[in-house]
Order: sequence, then structure tokens, then C-alpha cells
Amino acid sequence: MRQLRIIFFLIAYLPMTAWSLQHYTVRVIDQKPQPRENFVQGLEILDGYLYVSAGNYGASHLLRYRFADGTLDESRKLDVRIFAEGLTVLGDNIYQLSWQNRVMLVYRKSDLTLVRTLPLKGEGWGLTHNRTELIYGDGSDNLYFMSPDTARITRTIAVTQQGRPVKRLNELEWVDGAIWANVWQSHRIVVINPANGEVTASIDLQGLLPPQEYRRGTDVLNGIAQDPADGSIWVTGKRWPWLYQIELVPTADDRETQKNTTDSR
Ligand SMILES: [Ca+2]
Repeated sequence: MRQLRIIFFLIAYLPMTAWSLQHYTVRVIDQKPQPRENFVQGLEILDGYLYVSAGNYGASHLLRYRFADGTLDESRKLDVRIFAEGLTVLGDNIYQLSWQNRVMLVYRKSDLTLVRTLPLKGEGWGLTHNRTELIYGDGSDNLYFMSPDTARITRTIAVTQQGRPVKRLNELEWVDGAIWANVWQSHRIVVINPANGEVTASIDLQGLLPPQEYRRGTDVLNGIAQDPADGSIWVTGKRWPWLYQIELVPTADDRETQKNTTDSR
């Protein structure tokens, strides 16, 4: 009887909790060229413009392109002492993280004028927003929700996948009520529940940039942007020559794996 109860528990309970991670690969729908020199640390699309934050000391920029044809609309070169990181556009402002300078730069969206800085308590990695709050990471497993007006941290979530911390969260994007994050130095994007930090899906983008496109300096996958105009998802990498529009393709998830394992016994 006790064994039956345990079996019932395993069947009824575990698939809803520990084995609810969905796995995806991707299919490329479209692609657009982008300048190879951009060491992409932030990517966002809004009102027909592509916003890019490019990193590295001496090469950090805020860039705005017309998304339809890739024409450069406006750009700002940053102080050589600043290594730019994530970027997001909220209201009338553009927010851009610095990596280790302990500041977030705030620009006027209309003409990319730097209007103020907000203090950061640690490193800055990825940045996005949920319509009201900024959401940023510092390279750990934590994501911080911040008031764009006061820079006050309103909430912190620790990101976990099946109970284990997921660190090195890099470029971020708010997609249909979830947070998508590049995991630094991997080919993986994780989909995070903003309420509790749980990873609900893992997207494998291994091989997205074909081997023949690699040059000296071509770096890792980094950059996710959803075009609010049509919901399309675009991704890229550091010093990649292409932006890719992707579509998710489900693979066997852990729940399915568990079911198959049980069936084969
Ligand atoms: Ca983004």
C-alpha cells in the first residue's frame, strides 16, 4: 500500500513540478545584416528602430538604426572609461548599463542626449523592462527590479532551473510576460517566470551562426529583441554579421522524457 502511495505521488505530483521544463531549438525565419564591429550587449526594437548597445572600452556606443533597412539613424560614443552593457527603452528615455562603472546612463529618446545617471550597487549585465520597472542583472543568478525614477530596487528574484541557480544571466528581453535571458558563454536562452525566478523553458541555439561566418573576434550569442509591431523575435551575438528572426521548435521536454522512461520499464 505504501509503495502504491509513493507511485501515485510520483505520477501525480512530480511531473507538475520538477519536470515542467520545456526544451526548444529554433528555426530561422529571416535574417538582416548588422555591422560586424558591434560587440552587442543590448538589443531592443521599438517603433521601427533597432537600438543597440555596443560594449568594450574605447568602442562603447549607443546606436539607433532604422530597422527596415539597417540605416544608422543616431549614435553616441561613450567615454573611453565606460564599458557599455544592456539597454532598454522605457517612456521617453533610453537606459544603458555600464559594466563596472557603477552607473546606469539615461538618455532622452528623441535625440540621444545624456540627461542623467542612476547609481548601481554592482556590475551591470543585461537590461529590459516590464512596462513599469527596469529589470537588470549583474552576472549572478539575481535579477533586480528597479524604479526608473528613483533607482530604488523594488524586488530581487533568484533564477533557478529545477532548483539549481542559473548564473551569468546576460542580455535580457521581456517577451509576453516572461523574461528571456542569454546565459553568458553558452548557446542557450532561458525563459524565466518573473514571479518566482523559475526557468520554464530552455532554448538551444547551437549552430545558429554558421561556421563559415566566424572571423577573428566573433564572440558568443548575446542579444534578444521582440518587435512589438508583430511579436517577432530577433537574436544576434557579439560581433555577429547577422540578426536572425527565430521561431521556437519544441523538442522532447523532461516531462516527456520521464513518461517515456516509465513506459519502457
Ligand atoms: Ca533585449
